[in-house]
Amino acid sequence: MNRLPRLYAILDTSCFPDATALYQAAEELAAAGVTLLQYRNTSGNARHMLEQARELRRRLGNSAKLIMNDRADLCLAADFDGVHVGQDDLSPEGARKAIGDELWLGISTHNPEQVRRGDGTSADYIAIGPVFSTASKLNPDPVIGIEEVRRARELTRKPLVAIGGITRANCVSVIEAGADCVAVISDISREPRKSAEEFLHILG
Ligand code: TZP
Ligand code: MG
Repeated sequence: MNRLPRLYAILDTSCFPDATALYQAAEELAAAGVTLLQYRNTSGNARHMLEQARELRRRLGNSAKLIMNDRADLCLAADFDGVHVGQDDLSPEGARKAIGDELWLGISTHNPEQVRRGDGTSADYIAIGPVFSTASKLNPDPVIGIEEVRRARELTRKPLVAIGGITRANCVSVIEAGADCVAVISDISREPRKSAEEFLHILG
């Protein structure tokens, strides 16, 4: 993979009233200069997910890398650029086997042991969190705080993505602790274009 951009916008379908609002948010983010987007839909309706994912791909073309949350099969079917798996999803090597060597593989970690293990996989990046408290995830792991981002930085040379409660107000502190990139749901969902422009300005 190339270097990660500073901002990784996650489009969580639960933040939008309908598909139209989701697509509009995606287009606004891309127009603001966001180049890495994840499609996150935890409803479990695979047919619906594939339809929305294909529409996102169609609307964004190649202006942004598109990452599918959880599902390697839908990543391939929607012609996405990669898949992101958590500790309860396909294993990193299982996901890698499904998507092949070229597409991006991201993994979620929540403590130093998981970071260490993730470092030994073929993952292209390691996400660590929740750094701050978050309302966007059901049953989140315990908040780890900035110091654990610093610690994770010492445990891997892979690109490090910080996630969980990251806002325009605290994103600089997370990058200063060693993250290469911040992944954001709620603070890019309300006013996507304005928020993304501000993030990109702040993160320079
Ligand atoms: N994984 C750890 S925290 C989180 C996920 C998917 C949610 C992040 O959302 P927000 O709104 O940016 O806190
Ligand atoms: Mg998952």
